[in-house]
Amino acid sequence: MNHKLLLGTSNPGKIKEFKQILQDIPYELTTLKEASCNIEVIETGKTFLENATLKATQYAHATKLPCISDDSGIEIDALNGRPGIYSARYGGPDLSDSERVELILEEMKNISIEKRQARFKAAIVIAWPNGKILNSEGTMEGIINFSPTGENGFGYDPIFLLPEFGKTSAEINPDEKNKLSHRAKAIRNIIPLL
Ligand code: ITT
Repeated sequence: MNHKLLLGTSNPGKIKEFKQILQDIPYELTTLKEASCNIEVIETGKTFLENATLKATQYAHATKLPCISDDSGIEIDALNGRPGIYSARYGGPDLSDSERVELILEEMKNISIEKRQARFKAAIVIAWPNGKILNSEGTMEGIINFSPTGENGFGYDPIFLLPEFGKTSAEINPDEKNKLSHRAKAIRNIIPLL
């Protein structure tokens, strides 16, 4: 029987992507819910890597399972790198993904197309209950569009335009996103080390 690997995230969009990107590894993937893990990890880190490490180590310790965690977000040049590590909570914890997208569009309404560069970043950490840790990072470059389009993905995907496709990361096929995303790159770098 395969060993278990815990997906250390409560974000359904990340769970879906993890399952697709990790589909060929010889591990049985399990979720926090399936492992009955309901501890709350407080993200006190100052970087994606620090926060991904907090999540993976605490979930691995709590469940006695190896755990893969992701901390990620979007950095927008015209907003001096915001929302960055605060992407999930930008504008306050009560906003929905689409309200956060609207907030960004409003803040950027006077910014011209040439100055709308942004990137998604992800830090991936795998932690084992015995203290072993692996980590990796990935980036995907794009441009903040002027309005949301597309139904795929999650979070800021509807306004993240990929110039090489002329489409947002919510419009491209999920298989495509999972080949070139920040998360896919970081995970692909770590898999050979497993
Ligand atoms: P976990 O901590 O449980 O994994 P979370 O959603 O709180 O879930 P983060 O703290 O890493 O995770 O926040 C990441 C946020 O960045 C996420 O909620 C999205 O708003 C945004 N984000 C990250 N990757 C993204 C992607 O591939 N597409 C769209 N938005 C993304």
